[in-house]
Amino acid sequence: MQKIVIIPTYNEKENISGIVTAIFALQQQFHVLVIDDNSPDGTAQIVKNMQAAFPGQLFIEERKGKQGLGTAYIYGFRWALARGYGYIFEMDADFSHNPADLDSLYEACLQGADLAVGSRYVKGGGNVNWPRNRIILSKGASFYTHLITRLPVKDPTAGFVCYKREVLEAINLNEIKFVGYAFQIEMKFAAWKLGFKIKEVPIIFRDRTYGTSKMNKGIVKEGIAGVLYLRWQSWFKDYSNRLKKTESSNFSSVSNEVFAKTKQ
Ligand SMILES: Nc1nc2c(ncn2[C@@H]2O[C@H](COP(=O)(O)OP(=O)(O)OP(=O)(O)O)[C@@H](O)[C@H]2O)c(=O)[nH]1
Ligand SMILES: [Mg+2]
Repeated sequence: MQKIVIIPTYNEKENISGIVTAIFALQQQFHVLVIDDNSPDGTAQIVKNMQAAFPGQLFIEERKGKQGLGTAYIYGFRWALARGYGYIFEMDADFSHNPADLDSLYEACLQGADLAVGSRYVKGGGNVNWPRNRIILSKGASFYTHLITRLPVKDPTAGFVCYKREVLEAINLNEIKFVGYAFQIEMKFAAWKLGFKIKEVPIIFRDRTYGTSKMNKGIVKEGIAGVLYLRWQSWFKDYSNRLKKTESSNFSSVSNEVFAKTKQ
């Protein structure tokens, strides 16, 4: 079963070639799909220039403008599912996630996890060089999420994840609403509610050295309201039913569009 790493990018010209090269240098074979939102700094062109060196392994999908991390991942999930990938990874472009940890996430899935989460808040994990206010925000978000939802994940906002394809196939991606941190929480919450097994693997998260953060107040607000929304929704019986993929949600207009486009 093939493995693909989805990397959403917005203005990552300083990082993108390095991160892609580092993934292809790993012993395990991973394919890479970059989802670029028309970065003004030319990130997409850098990827396109690299494609000749990695034929059939490096892919890029370009969207018209900045539409948020969550929608970029949903686009990438549909793209990867349509092509039969067995293990689908999420990873940032900015070297906060160490490419070498892809192997541990994959291994955790081979050992029985449906969803492996690169976690800063289990034994052996941590943050390096992250400003204190970001650590407080991240730990606060984890505490708040657990308090409200009881989601049994110590690092619910983590964005370094391996999904077995069965998880993404089972979730009705049309029901995933959020774009920032809340997206990461929502995906884990949905997988947990549908009974999938989540395993946290310790990782060290490093602050980015190059480029700029896309964090903003809107993302935090969405997180605060989003967690309450998830809790509220999950009180109703039909929440789990809505989360499950049905025949009609299987081929939504977006997945058809993605599939048609890339078949050309
Ligand atoms: N396609 C796409 N990618 C995005 C968007 N927003 C952020 N990204 C990418 O998502 C990844 C995570 O974004 P970051 O800015 O690093 O966010 P963060 O890790 O929460 O914040 P920092 O720790 O401060 O870097 C990076 O690869 C970004 O380039 C977006 O709207 N569209
Ligand atoms: Mg980052």
